[in-house]
Amino acid sequence: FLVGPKTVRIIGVPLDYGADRRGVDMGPSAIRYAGLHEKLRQAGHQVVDLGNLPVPVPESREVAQTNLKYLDEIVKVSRVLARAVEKAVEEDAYPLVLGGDHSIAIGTIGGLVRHFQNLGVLWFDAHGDYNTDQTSPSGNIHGMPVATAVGLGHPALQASFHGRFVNPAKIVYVGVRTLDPEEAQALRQSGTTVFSMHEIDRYGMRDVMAKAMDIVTDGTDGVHLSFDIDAVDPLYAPGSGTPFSGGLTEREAHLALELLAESDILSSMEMVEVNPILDEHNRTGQLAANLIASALGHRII
Ligand code: 4U7
Ligand code: MN
Ligand code: MN
Ligand code: MN
Repeated sequence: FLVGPKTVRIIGVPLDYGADRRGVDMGPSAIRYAGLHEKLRQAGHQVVDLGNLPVPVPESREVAQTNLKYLDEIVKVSRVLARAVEKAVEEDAYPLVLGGDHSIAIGTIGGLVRHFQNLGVLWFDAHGDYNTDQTSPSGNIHGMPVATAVGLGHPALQASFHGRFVNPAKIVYVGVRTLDPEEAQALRQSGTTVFSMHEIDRYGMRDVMAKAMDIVTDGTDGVHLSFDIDAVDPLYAPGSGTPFSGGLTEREAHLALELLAESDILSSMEMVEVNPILDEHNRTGQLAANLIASALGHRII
């Protein structure tokens, strides 16, 4: 097997408080339904599915028009998720978190930094997710998880981190192609590495991944992959609430994750922003399941 055998612990987080479009709460079901467990077992892993964390539906809550929509609800779920992820890594399992919108990364990474001293993060996304409540044009928290992870923004969002944040120099983006003006400015000064679509066009995914893997493994004791399905072009991933053209092809995305599998550097992964309501016959759910399987060493031969 390509990837050393792992105990993959699946944690579903059916949360869509962080985004404007409803539907990503069904992401975990769509990805499971696409045959995820079987693919992971074929790749030689033991799979333990914890099911979904309890998340109240937004219809039962009031959304205040603030610059931090559903803050309290997101903080509550983040706390529970952070503990589940921390427990998984403590017990030598590999957390596989299924979203849900990208605000769940606050809980996932919050849990990881409590265990790993120096975490590397690979962030596949069309977006930067580097807004704070001060810069966000939408107030949607799924646009803020990276800023939160480095210790910026509203302190309430940082509760799960216990004061330990990710070193921006150990964060690498892949696939970025749209940023808000203030977000772009903050990102330029952040110390993170951004491999936008330009670098992928120019150098190819193979070289970009070689550089990305160098950065996130150098001096780190764990590497987390946060994969926003909107990194992939809407042509291949129509089930996304925030589609943006000019993205990764299906093959580029697979290649990236196959290269990660070959180097076997990941200690955790999350797949987010799959929206079955906007999808076509679960194509995006299937793509998400296949990409996860690729990252965990699944091959057809
Ligand atoms: B996703 C946005 F304004 N930047 O902050 C914002 F364009 O997790 C989009 O990457 C954020 O899907 C997208 O609301 C968050 C917007
Ligand atoms: Mn995105
Ligand atoms: Mn995102
Ligand atoms: Mn999105």
